[in-house]
Amino acid sequence: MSTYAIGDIQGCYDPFMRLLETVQFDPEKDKLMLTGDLINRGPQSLKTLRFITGLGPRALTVLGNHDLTLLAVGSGVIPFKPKHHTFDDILNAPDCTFLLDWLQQCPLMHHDEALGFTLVHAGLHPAWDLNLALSLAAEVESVLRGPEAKRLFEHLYGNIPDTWDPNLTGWDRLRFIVNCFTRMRYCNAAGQLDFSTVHPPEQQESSYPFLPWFRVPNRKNADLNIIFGHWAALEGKTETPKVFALDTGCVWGNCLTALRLEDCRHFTAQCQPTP
Ligand SMILES: [Mn+2]
Repeated sequence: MSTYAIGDIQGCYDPFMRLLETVQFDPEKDKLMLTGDLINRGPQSLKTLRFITGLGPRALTVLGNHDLTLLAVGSGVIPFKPKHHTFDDILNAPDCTFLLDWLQQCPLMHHDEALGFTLVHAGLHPAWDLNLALSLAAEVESVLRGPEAKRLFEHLYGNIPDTWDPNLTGWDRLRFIVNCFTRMRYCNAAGQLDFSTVHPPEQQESSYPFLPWFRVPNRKNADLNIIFGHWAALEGKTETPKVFALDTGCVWGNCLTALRLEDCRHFTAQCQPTP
């Protein structure tokens, strides 16, 4: 039995299938841990989501920003924008309600104590240790699964507040938590996030005052083995022990990456099949 963590699939169903073939994934015995952003931008969101839901408990995913966008569109809070959204196949499917309900039950964070890995879409705020992060994720998850979910989507969007403060309350608190788990890239030692750039750290001006969240000094979750996606421009490199970046930009024409957790071996499938 093996457990494979896989980066952002974003509707790239064919490369996903080639990757599972490469690792000889056995749905009777093996497990998948997915970094989220299962859908959108790529060509086959519906097939991807149906396949993953069909794996039942053998696949576990955390929510990414694109997954939340699908839920917000599905709930009617934000409009479908053909320029940005390629998940109309899901919205028009007869099993749309089932698929969206399934997605809405997914967590923002998963900690596997036995394997010793923690899974998130974008990152863990440097000021959060494991227990705090789990409890903050649970705050959002209970709203997502309850009668206020639509109101959460109405209040979800925005970059403010941008600094962690345990005294945050209400929608501001939930928005900040969601932004950390699903959108964060850069942060500073004061716990402030910056959403203005997606470039990797080596391309930033030397005067740029933020660090990748995983390089902030005295990070409270540095003891964890963290698996994340979201940041394709990193090309899978963090140069930081115990921090595994798995979004290798399949949807941008690069490759999809799997990490076998038992031996930390990497596997990839190219976006285009090799001729
Ligand atoms: Mn993302």
